[in-house]
Amino acid sequence: MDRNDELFERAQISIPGGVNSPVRAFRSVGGSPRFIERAKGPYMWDATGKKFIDYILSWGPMILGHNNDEVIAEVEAATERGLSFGAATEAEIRIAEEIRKIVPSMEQVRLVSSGTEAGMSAIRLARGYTGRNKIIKFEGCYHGHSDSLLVKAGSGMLTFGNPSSAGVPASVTEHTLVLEYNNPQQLEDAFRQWGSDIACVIVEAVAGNMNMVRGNPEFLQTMRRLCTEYGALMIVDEVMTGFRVALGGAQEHYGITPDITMLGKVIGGGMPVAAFGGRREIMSKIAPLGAVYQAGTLSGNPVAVACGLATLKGIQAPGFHDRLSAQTTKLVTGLTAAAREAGIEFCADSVGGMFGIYFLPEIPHGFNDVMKADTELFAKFFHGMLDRGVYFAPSTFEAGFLSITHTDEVIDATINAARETFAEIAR
Ligand code: HOZ
Repeated sequence: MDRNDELFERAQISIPGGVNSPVRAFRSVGGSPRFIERAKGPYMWDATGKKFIDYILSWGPMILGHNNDEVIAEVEAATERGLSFGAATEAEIRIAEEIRKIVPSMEQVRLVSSGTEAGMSAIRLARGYTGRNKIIKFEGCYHGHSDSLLVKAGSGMLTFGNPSSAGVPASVTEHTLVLEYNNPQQLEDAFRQWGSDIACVIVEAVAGNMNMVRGNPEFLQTMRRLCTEYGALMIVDEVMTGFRVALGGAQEHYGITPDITMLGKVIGGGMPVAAFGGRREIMSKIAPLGAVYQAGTLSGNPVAVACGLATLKGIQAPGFHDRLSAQTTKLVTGLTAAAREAGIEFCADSVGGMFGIYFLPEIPHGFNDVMKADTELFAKFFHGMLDRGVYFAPSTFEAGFLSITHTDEVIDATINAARETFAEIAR
């Protein structure tokens, strides 16, 4: 029994399942979660002092690497000025201006504290703006844990095999239509049948909560066209993809213009900042201008906003995304080659600084493909890599992330560890 095991036993006495977010519990891969003490650049150290190359990166935010010096300096300076005011600050204007510049479809921005809040608020806004109730989401997409979106959701819902959460009344989800990801025909059919009742379609343009699955351009263009035709709003959830698959997110990568965008993760650089925003005319329906209520004591928190601003500055360094993308490609190419050498059925894919690894013969296009992955083999791979000091997400239904501090040396070490692990699990 090591220190991680001891902490896990102790945690389970006072915290349900020992964790504050279910996927962290290692349930689908077995064993005790690692309790992290500190992190720097691409590395984290656990409670036993073991060092890991980190490909979770706080589930995406640490795109500059852990504890980036410039970010920490800005956070420390903000801390000295005050932790929270519950009143407006100039830094909130600066981050909104920065977001508008990077993501031009977001003419106005409202800051919140988590992706869940961004999703919940975006849906309320879409319903308030259109005066309609029905929403469309896709199987395996996850937009946070608000009630109306917890139907056939990804992330922990897939990890634990629950298609929907207990505690959500059917009357709350009766207006949520769930369609197949990457299936434009189903979208056409749904709009033909319910078009005038549909408030919005919400999508992860590159899905990151059923492992990583690329949206097909035809699927996204059909969605845009139908939303416009029927007066529904297109909400693109860029909580994972924002500032990561390209500087301007998935909407820049695909050349699509959402009506509302949700942001999270990178926007806070590791602190609780998220946002939703879109056309001015839509955003003007939110209180205090309009009748759609939304509020938060910690929204636009000055320390968190300082962290986000410093992170957004860091990612605008020349060549940042080209380098991030090249390193991510190098990782997935190396992993795929290592698996082939060992004769393991495996493939991998990446978009910008986000990637997926699949124990499947082919890259998946949706929920049904992803569900065929060999979860037992994944668990063996996960533990083999963890023993060798490489920390991937503890579930085959999560995407992986790279930071700019994942140098060639770090990636080579990962691929060497993978070569050994694949050889071991092929036996
Ligand atoms: N919902 C996150 C994964 N998609 C997990 C967040 C966490 O456990 O920190």
